[in-house]
Amino acid sequence: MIKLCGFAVSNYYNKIKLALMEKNIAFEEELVWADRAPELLQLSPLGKIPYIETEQGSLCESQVILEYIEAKYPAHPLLPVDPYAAGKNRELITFLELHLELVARELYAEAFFGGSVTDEVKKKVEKLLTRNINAFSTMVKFSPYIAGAEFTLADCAAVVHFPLISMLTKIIYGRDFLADLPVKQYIKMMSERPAMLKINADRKANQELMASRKKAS
Ligand SMILES: N[C@@H](CCC(=O)N[C@@H](CS)C(=O)NCC(=O)O)C(=O)O
Repeated sequence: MIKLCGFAVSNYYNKIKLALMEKNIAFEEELVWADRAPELLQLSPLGKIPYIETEQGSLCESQVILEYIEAKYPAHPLLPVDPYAAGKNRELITFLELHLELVARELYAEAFFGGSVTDEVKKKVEKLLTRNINAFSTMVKFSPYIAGAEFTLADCAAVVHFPLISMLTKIIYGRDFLADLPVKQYIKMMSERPAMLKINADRKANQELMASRKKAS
């Protein structure tokens, strides 16, 4: 059985958890903090979570993991059969993660972890995020799912990354950079899915655990 390792506050962890739940795949979870412990580095060489453990060994990088899951468990497919449509789906995920989430991540320290980021970095991120979100806006469908009429892997990514980008831009710049897209309605619709109800409840519990660990350290 697949073991999903990491912590439930992580957007990348929840991206995989959502795909597993939507595909009705049995899996177990193991709480692993990204503490760069030697045991962790053996399973995930950069010490990042999530990673999974399979009967053949470990696998890291959330998109690689999703592709593995799709190939290994073809029932309840979350990618279109048509190769071009599947390519467009992967294009959305890459755009979202490489050009939106990873750019926004430069500000996580100040927005979420009590650190600070220079004004120079904030200016650079603002410029890049504005350009990238404008481009992304021309690619998304919201009809009602991110890539069209079906729930797909692109939704597993969008529903976990959008709230962080909205929250972060509100905290750092005083306005939600995703406000021109129907993200609020989309998140509301998605959060009613049984899998998302569980993921959000687990995320909240994990957030409390994280806060109590921080207090104790
Ligand atoms: N590209 C990676 C990103 C994963 C990632 O950034 N994970 C964060 C938690 S959300 C992490 O492990 N951070 C700790 C670190 O970078 O040391 C993926 O898709 O899995």
